[in-house]
Amino acid sequence: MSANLEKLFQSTKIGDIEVANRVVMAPLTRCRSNEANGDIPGSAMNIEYYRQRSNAGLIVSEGTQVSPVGKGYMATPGIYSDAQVEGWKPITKAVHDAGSKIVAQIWHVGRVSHQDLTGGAQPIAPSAIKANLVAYTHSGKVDLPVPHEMSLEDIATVVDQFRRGAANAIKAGFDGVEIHGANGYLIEQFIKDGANKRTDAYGGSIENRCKFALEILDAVVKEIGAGKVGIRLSPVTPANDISDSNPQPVYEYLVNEINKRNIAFIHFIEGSTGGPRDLSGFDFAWAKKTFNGTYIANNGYTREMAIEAIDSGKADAISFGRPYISNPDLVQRLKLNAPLAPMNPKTFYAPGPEGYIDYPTL
Ligand code: 8OZ
Repeated sequence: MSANLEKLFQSTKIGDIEVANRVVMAPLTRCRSNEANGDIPGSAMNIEYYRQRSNAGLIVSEGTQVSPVGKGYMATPGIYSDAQVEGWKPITKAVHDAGSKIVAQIWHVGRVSHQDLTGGAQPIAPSAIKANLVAYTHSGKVDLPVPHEMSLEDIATVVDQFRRGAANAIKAGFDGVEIHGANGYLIEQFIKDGANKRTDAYGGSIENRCKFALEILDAVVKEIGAGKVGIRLSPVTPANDISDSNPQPVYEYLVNEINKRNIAFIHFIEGSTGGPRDLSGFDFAWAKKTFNGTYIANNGYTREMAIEAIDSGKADAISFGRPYISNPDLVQRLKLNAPLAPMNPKTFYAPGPEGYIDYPTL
């Protein structure tokens, strides 16, 4: 098999990061951090979960909030406190000991939250426009509140929180970061005109709407170096009630600006997150041709699609999300063309080891 091993399973570099193969574990929110102690990761089961999946060339961690108000779900880990940094350390060590690499997905949910999850703070957003969603709070499902429209000072604060999150990620032993610019969270709320109605320098024109994302990118690049930085984008997703009236020119501008920063990767969600791969609205092939770093493709890839996309040059690496929940040894299974085990959605976000570290390997 190694004589004609598919390119998908061959080593490469993603920016500064040397990876053993082109299979990426996509970020997966699992809600199993220690919330009572301050959203701290690194329990024995958290370490074991990542260790089991260290066959991926690169792991993107579950989203990790850069501040308390950046949190939108119960028991998601943070990356702003020293205790959180300490918590991440045994996870990154376990991944490295197993021969894989891991970047931290640094995250701010913006309006996709509720006071019950943020320690009482009103969620923040570019504009005071409520998303039509519910939050899963400690007292059950609740409609999202109207967010607080961020001041210029709030914007500068959050940019610096992302910078600090990146610095903390490196301290915690991560190989780099993925800036979460996708799925209707804060950065995408600025980019897309369904959520951004500002009339200042951060709203209106395409340049203005992309300014927040690019300021975060510049701050993070300056802090840890471009070769350790990636960003996740979802140009056409409707996830978390987000929309844009015309994504093509917006993301064309953004990709061209990102190119000037020479970062490691863009992680593209092609189509609706976790749903249809309807690519209308944005020319992903243009982005692949234009982007000067590693194009990581995501959303509903099968083994056959992944091999074809890599061999034909449509992508440089492929990320798998939900398949990694129930197939801890996903790379081995893909290599052998073995069947994939079904996942149990009931335990995606349930506390405890069930449906987390008890999926068998082949
Ligand atoms: C599923 C559940 C909670 C959060 C995303 C971080 O969509 C998420 C997420 C996904 O990017």
